[in-house]
Amino acid sequence: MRSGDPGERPHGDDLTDEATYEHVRFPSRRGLLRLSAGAGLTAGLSAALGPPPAAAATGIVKPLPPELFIPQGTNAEMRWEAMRGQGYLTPADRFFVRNHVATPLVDARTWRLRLWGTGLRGAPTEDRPVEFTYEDLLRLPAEEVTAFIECTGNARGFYTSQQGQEVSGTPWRLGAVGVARWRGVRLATVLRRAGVTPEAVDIMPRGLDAEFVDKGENLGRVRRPLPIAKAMKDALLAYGMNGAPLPPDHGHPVRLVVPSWAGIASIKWLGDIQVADEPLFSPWNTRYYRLFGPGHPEEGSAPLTRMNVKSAFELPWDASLPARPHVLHGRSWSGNGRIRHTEVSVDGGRTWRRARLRDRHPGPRGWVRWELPWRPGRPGRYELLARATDETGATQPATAPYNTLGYLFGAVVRHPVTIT
Ligand SMILES: Nc1nc2c(c(=O)[nH]1)N[C@H]1C(S)=C(S)[C@@H](COP(=O)(O)O)O[C@H]1N2
Ligand SMILES: [Mo]
Repeated sequence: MRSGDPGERPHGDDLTDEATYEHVRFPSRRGLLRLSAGAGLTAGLSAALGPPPAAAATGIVKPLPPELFIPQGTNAEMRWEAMRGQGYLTPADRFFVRNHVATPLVDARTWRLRLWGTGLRGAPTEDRPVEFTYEDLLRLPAEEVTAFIECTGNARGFYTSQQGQEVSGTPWRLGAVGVARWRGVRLATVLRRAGVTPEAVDIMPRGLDAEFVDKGENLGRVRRPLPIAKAMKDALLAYGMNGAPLPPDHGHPVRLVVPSWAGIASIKWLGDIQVADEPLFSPWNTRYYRLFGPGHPEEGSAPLTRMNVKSAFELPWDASLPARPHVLHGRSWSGNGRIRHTEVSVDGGRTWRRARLRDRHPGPRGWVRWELPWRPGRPGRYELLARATDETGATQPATAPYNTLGYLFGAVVRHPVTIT
């Protein structure tokens, strides 16, 4: 923990040297190379070359090849066929991106995590916070968590295409989800070192990306309160993703990973965390990320927390398949924990068969891969359905309860396929 001026930093410019590599402890040399690209060179290169062409249009830095992504404004949705033949994890090159504004390039050498507020001993103020450098975090005990991050609006497009309902927001199909192995420091460790008190109630992590302007109204930087209990339980300050440093689009140098909860909780490009002895509010837990509409109070439901049960086929949307035997592949996941089983229907929901789960011991925060042989009948149009049930008994209904912002579409998706 250090709070002096940047000139005093003993490790200020050496993030690319071998001592730092020791700190980072990524298993491969490639990790070292990518660390230098991520932490040291990106800022300099981008200053010299300007953002890559893709960034100019979308605000996203990584390439978005059309075979991997569907563009969605400032966001990029993963095509589910891009998971076919992949291992358990979603590689970073195809992990969906949800940006309220644009990916900022943050220099890890000058970056600080700032903690402040009435829930810390001595109540440090925003202008005199407790500070951690990137290296401070690398020196603390590291942990790895395999967890999905899923946008609360994932599958929102099906409210309209499957249920005929108008909702506002990005019309994602099922590709606003990915599973990665996140490496970092437990948020609890850092909160304790910062002097969290027993009176702390809520924290408010805030990103370093630009202020978000919604229809002409400036809502400030992306920030979303998190109850202290969840913060202390399993939230991670992540600096690694799938064995490499966190890439720019996913929050470099450090993001929060809040397993099983709505993606908005996992604040990217983390800059500061307010810790308060009273409940905190921001537009991201009042006007967004609650359920609004029939059956909900005027101010909306309680803020959304856990994600619901979903399933997806690793097939192109509207796939064309030859008339021969196939093995259908897919994945199911739930914010409530492990998937118990997934059933598949190839006849529009009349009959169901249980898929074979391919992961014997999937963690409670990830997904499970499954497969099922299918001998399609005559050429024509088919609808494939997958329905998972999790360890709490929660399953996927035929229709999702309507809400105006189109969150938590957990109904069974009818996946169109043409047999030729
Ligand atoms: N600072 C910041 N953090 C953010 C966001 C953002 O726009 N800015 N988007 C959130 C939302 S809505 C989601 S779903 C996840 C997406 O994470 P990913 O882009 O790494 O897939 O990041 C969350 N964290
Ligand atoms: Mo999201």
